[in-house]
Amino acid sequence: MKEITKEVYLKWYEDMLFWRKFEDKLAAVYIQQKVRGFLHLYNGQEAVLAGSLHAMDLTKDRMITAYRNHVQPIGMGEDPKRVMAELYGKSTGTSGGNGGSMHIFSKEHRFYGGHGIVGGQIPLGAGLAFGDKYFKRDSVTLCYMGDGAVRQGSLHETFNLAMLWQLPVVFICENNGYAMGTSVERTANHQEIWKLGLGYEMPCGPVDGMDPVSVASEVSKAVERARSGGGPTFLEMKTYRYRGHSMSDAQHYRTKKEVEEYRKIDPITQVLDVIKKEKYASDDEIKTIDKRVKDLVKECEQFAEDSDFPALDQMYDTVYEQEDYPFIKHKL
Ligand SMILES: Cc1ncc(C[n+]2csc(CCOP(=O)(O)OP(=O)(O)O)c2C)c(N)n1
Ligand SMILES: [Mg+2]
Repeated sequence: MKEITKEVYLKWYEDMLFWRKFEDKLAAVYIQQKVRGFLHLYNGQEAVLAGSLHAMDLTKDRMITAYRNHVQPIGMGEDPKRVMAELYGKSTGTSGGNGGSMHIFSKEHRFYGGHGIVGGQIPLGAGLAFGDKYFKRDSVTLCYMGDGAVRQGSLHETFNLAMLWQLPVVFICENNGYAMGTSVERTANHQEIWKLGLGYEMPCGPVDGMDPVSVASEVSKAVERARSGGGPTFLEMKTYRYRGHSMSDAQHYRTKKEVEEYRKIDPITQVLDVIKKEKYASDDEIKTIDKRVKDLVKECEQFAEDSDFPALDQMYDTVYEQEDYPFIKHKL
């Protein structure tokens, strides 16, 4: 594994704080109806992303996930201003404002969405890895899914073929305890999701998903295995989401106390504690980071506000049109 230095801790702190504040801003502008449709926030799960990015080679590795997908492309290198603009439905967004919250995509940075069909990204992730193996590229795909998604048949079909073909892919379940309002306890007779890998003899195991160090360490091993031809791995990250499933969620399925318990092991606080204990930064330096984060969130908001909506005649430019089927014409 790449060493976890003082610089890594400081980057983790700044990145995770930015992701958290970026999404807090999204929640605020959603209430003002500037962002519409669904909005699934990642608050609480940031250590999974921070640790994973440390383990990846960002010049060639790939990432694909479900609809809780706003901050991952930013971590992969996409401009956060374009992500916020996409959420506003503006023409400067990552998909020209046509995708919206659940469909952030950044081919340039090898981030492949952004998928609203639960479990739909699992076979697609294996497909990306298949392409790399077929064309003899040494990239690794990290494919994320929720605890609800692992109950989809697509996971089992994918695990079977990924093992048979020894694809360079790391499957990561972000077990945040709930699929919408249904807890993992109410979903299956066993709660150790990582054990689903055993049936396919896939290397697998549980990981503390609130701690970026544990995540970085386990994902590094899995990425190394995949890159060296050792095939897939399945990791279950034990994590938590602080906010509701989407924005309209009364959260009757859990107690406030439960949320508070998880806040005690908040990934950002954990990283900040190490920074303070090891004297990696002074209080003033931490304040400078906090200000930088605040300013960047503001800059993103301003950029999205100032951008134009897509022109009406561009509305169907990105809709699939079959040339030999002339009966439906989308173009205005
Ligand atoms: C095939 C399919 N079935 C149902 C839904 C409705 N749905 C959207 S999110 C969700 C819960 C998924 O939970 P989980 O996989 O744990 O991911 P999380 O939201 O916790 O990140 C469901 C059932 C859907 N989008 N697609
Ligand atoms: Mg879940």
